[in-house]
Order: sequence, then structure tokens, then C-alpha cells
Amino acid sequence: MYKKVSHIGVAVKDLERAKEIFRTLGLEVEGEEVVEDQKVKVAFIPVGETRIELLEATSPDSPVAKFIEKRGEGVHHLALGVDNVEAMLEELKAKGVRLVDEKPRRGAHNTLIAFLHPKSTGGLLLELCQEED
Ligand code: CMX
Repeated sequence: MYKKVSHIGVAVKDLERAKEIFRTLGLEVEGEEVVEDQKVKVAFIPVGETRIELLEATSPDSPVAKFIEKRGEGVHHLALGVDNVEAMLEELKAKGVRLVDEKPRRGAHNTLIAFLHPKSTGGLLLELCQEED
């Protein structure tokens, strides 16, 4: 089922500035990538088994742009690593959990992802994340 906390998504206005802040803290930044489907540019910061995922919007209608407009910069979502996103979605849907994505989508770094709606998870945006080999 759930394997680990895969990453913590952090919404930022300026990716370059955010990268500098984390480098100053002594962390390495890697794997910059645009995820067209989600309208974000991401960079990853590994910390042990988990990563911090910096998220900058690539368009004003990106979910990250809307989030920053409403709540400001900061923690945006928590991603849990799973073996099989599709099976988890079916299981959670059957339990009445509200899904943002009915089917898995492509995420950064060759992953399959799906979001659960914050309205059904106590206000926390949760992502299921399956790493592909
Ligand atoms: N965490 C917690 N709550 C959130 C949230 C977040 N990140 N984003 C939105 N919400 C809340 C809003 O505050 C709002 O709550 P209230 O009704 O109480 O005010 C509610 O969800 C609806 O928000 P909205 O601004 O009206 O936005 P939408 O309904 O259009 O979208 C959501 C909300 C979560 C479905 C949408 O942001 C989404 O699909 N998110 C998943 C996709 C995503 O974030 N992609 C970027 C990351 C990409 C990556 O990791 O690769």
C-alpha cells in the first residue's frame, strides 16, 4: 500500500530564488523539469528518502498560481508513494473519498500521480505517487 512520504510540494513564486534559499541552507537542488499537464516547473531537493518539491506556476491558471493568490507561498501538498496508483484510486473511490483525478496522470520524473480532493482529506491536498522503473 503506502510505502513512504515521497515528497512535500512547496508553492513558490520564484523558483530561482527558492533554489538559492535551499542551497544556502546546505541542501542540493536537482532535477528541474516542466510538467506541462500540471502547468508547473518543478525542482527537487532530496532529504533522505523524501524530497522537497519546489513548484512554480507556468501560467496564471495553474493550480499553483491560484493557490498562491489565495493562500500565499508555502506547503501545497503531501505526496505518498504507492505501488499502484490505479488500484489505490479504485479502493479509495469505493470508500467514498473524493478524487481530483479519476485516472493517474504523468508527473515529474517518470511518475504516475493522482490527487485526492482536500475537501475529503481534512483540508490537506494529498497526492498518490507511483515511481515507474
Ligand atoms: N491544499 C489545501 N486546500 C486547497 C489546495 C491545497 N493545495 N488548493 C485548493 N484548496 C482548497 C481551497 O482553499 C478551496 O477551499 P475553500 O472552498 O474552503 O475555500 C477548495 O480547495 C477549492 O479550491 P479552489 O481555489 O476553488 O480551486 P479548485 O476547486 O479549482 O481546485 C484543487 C482545487 C485541489 C482541485 C486543484 O487545485 C487541483 O486539482 N490540485 C491538484 C493539481 C495540482 O495542484 N497540481 C500542481 C502540482 C503538480 C505536481 O506535483 O506535479
